[in-house]
Amino acid sequence: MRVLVLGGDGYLGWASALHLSAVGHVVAVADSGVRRAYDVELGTASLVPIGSLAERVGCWEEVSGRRVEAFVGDVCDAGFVEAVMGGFAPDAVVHFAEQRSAPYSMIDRAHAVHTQVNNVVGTLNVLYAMAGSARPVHLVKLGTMGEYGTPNIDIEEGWLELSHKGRSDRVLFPKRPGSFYHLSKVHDSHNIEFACRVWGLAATDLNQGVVYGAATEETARHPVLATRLDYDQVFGTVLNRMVVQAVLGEPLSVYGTGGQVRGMLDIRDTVACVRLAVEHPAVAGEYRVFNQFTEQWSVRQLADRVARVAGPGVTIEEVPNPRVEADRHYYNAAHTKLLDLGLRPHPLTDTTITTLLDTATTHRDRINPAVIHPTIDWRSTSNHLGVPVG
Ligand code: NAD
Ligand code: USQ
Repeated sequence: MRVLVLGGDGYLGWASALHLSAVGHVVAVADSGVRRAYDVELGTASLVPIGSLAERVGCWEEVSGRRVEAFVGDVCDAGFVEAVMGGFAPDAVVHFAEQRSAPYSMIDRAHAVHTQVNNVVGTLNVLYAMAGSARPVHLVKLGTMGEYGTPNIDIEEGWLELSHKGRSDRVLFPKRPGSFYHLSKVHDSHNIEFACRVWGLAATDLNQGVVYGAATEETARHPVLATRLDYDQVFGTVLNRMVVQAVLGEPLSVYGTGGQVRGMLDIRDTVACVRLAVEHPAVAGEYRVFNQFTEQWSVRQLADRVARVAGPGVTIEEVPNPRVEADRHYYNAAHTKLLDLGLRPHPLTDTTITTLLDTATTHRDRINPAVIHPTIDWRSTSNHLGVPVG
C-alpha cells in the first residue's frame, strides 16, 4: 500500500513510518518541523540526539534499501495537503501531525488557541483533501484515550449502545477530556465521524493511551534512525520522565496521590497497531474507533515499579498536582479490537524499564534538570514556565 505519514518527524510518526516501510509499504512522511520549534521555545531537546529529517530518510535508504519520500510543510496549509495527497496518491493517510502536549495547551490563551487551531484545522484540511480525492483514501487518525476522561462507567471503543426512556440508539461514547489538547482530539473525532457519515469517507480513530519506550526494531538499526525521547514537564510522558528522574537521582514525581489510572503501551506496540489499522482498513462511510493501549496502571504503580527496578536510593515524591484530574476513580476501558486484528502486546517488563534506564544513562549529559519540575498549573489562565506550582 501507499501510506502517507503526517507528523512523520515526531516521536511516534517517525518510528511508524520506518515500520511501515520495513514491512514493504511505499511510505512518504510530511512534517512542518514545528515540534523542533517547540523545543527551542521551551529550552529543551530530545534526550536521544536525532538527525534532521533529510539525514534520517537518507540513512534509512542506506540501511534498508527502501526510500521514504519527505515533504516539508504545514497541514494547516490546505494547498500543501492537497498537493502532497495529489502527488503521492496514498491508499492510507496516518495522521500524527498535531500539537500533542496537554501541559503545552494549558500554558495560556495563546497556547490553547494554537493547539486547537493547529489540530482541528489540520484535520479538517486532511478530510477535505480526502473527500476531493479521485481515489478512496483510508484515514488512520491518532486520537487519545484522554478523550473519554475517567467516567464512572466502563469505557467502550468509541461507540455506546444507549437506552433512554424506552428507546435505544448507538451514539458516540460521551467525552469528558482533561485539557484543551485532549479537547482538540474530541473536536477532531466529531469532525471525522461527520465526514464519514456525510461524505462516505473511511476512517479509523486510534484512541491511544500514554506511550513509553525509546526504540523500535527499525529505529535501533542506526543512531541516525533514533526517534526523539522527551522527559521535560511539557512533552515528557510519565514513565519516560520517571526513568530520567531516577538516573538523575531525583525523586520520581507523582502528581497528587498517584491514584490516577491510564491506559499505556510500548512504542513497539504503537507501530504494530498503526500497521494493523492500515492493513485492515475501514470501509467507505465507516467511522471506527480502536482503543490503543495494552495495560492500565496507576501513576503510583508506575513509580513503585521504576523505583524497584532502578534500585536503592531512588525515592518517590507526591507533588501538588498541577492538573485538575481525579486521582481516585473507577477505570475499566475496553481494548479488544486491535487484539482481534492480531496485536501481540509487549507488556511492561523490568527489562523494558532497564533498557530505558540504560538509554537515559547513556545520554545523561544531555539532561537539563531545569525543565523537569512541573510549572504549568491547570487552575491558572496565564502560566510562566519557570514559576513552580503550589
Ligand atoms: P510529536 O510531537 O513527537 O510528533 C508530532 C509531529 O507532528 C511533530 O514532528 C510535529 O512537527 C508535527 N506537526 C505538528 N503539527 C503539525 C502541522 N500543523 N503540520 C505538519 N506537521 C505538524 O508527538 P508524538 O508523541 O509522536 O504523537 C503523535 C500523535 O500521537 C499526536 O497526534 C498525539 O496526540 C498522539 N498520541 C501520542 C501519545 C504519546 O504518548 N506520545 C499518546 C496518545 C496519542
Ligand atoms: N503524571 C505524574 N507525574 C509526572 C507526569 C505525569 O503523576 O511527572 C501524571 C499526570 O498527572 C497524568 C498521567 O501521569 O495523570 C499521564 O500524564 P502524561 O504527561 O504522561 O500524559 P498526558 O498528559 O495524558 O498525555 C500523553 C501524551 C498525549 C496523549 C496522552 C494519552 O502527551 O499526546 O494523548 O498521553 S492519554 O493520557 O490516554 O490521553
